[in-house]
Amino acid sequence: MEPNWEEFYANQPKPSDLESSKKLLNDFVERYSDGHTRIALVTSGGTTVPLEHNTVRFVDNFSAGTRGSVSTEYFLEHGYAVIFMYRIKSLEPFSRHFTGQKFLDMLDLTERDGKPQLTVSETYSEDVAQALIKYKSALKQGKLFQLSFTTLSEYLWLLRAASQALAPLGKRVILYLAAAVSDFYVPSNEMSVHKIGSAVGAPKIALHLVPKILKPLVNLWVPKAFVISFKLETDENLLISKARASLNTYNHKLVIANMLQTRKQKVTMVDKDKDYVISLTNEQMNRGEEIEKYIIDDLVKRHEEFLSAKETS
Ligand code: 9Z3
Repeated sequence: MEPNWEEFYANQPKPSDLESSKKLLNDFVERYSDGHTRIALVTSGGTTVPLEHNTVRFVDNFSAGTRGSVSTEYFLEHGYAVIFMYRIKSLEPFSRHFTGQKFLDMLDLTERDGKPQLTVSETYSEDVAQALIKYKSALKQGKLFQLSFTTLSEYLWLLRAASQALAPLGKRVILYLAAAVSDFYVPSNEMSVHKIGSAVGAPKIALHLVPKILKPLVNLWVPKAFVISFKLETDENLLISKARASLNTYNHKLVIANMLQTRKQKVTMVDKDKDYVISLTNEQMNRGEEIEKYIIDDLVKRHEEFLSAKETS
């Protein structure tokens, strides 16, 4: 039986900084009560599920945060303001271009008046400058706001807070739910307080089902927004039918279906009436093109159509 989401929330520990996050969210949203700027909430990266209250071990998820961080850059290019809700240490917009580089290798030292001066190494300076220009411009215009989570419960509380803050902006809001969120968790009252020991043998850990949060999100929290979820599968035969089932259950606008193995090259956009593929050729991949550019181009058009459909916002 599917657990009740309200009971579930009541039992999830609240992040200690939830109130200050809510205030920052409201301040950000307030800036866009201008009636025209479009706003995207992008979730990115995977959630952890702690196995102990004093957490040493947890269940994690593979997501690197590429989809969310790249998409954020393209939403910004289209003039959207973006709330980027991401897993700490997963990829972030702009700085993602340098993740995986050795930080110190990107720097050089020169000397002026006998004092060491820090510069960016020539190999990186053009790329760093380009990323920095875009990043600083997004911040200066107040278009990018980042919020981070690690655990499933932090993610869920933040998602609810962000949705509720955005609700007054109605149809101008896109929710782009790319984070890979655990379907399973260990309830607080079944969790060991301290590090699980090995002396008594292998532990038996029962994972419970997380209720489907898309339900209250679509129906109650942001009923007017353009909500897009992602469906990830490893078995191609299940992908489209599961994406369609999700759409029929939650009644949101679109499911972007992708396979673990090919997610950077191919996605299927599934809506009520049709589905179609967006993909990159091998040549495009080799040139370093990113599929998110085409996904976001497509979404911006759809959002435009949605906004001009005759309904009050
Ligand atoms: C996705 O399917 C994302 O596209 C990826 C992106 C997580 C595959 P990366 O971060 O990967 O670029 O490495 N996100 C949603 C995954 C998910 O857990 N969806 C749930 C499901 O499929 C429903 S919300 O059941």
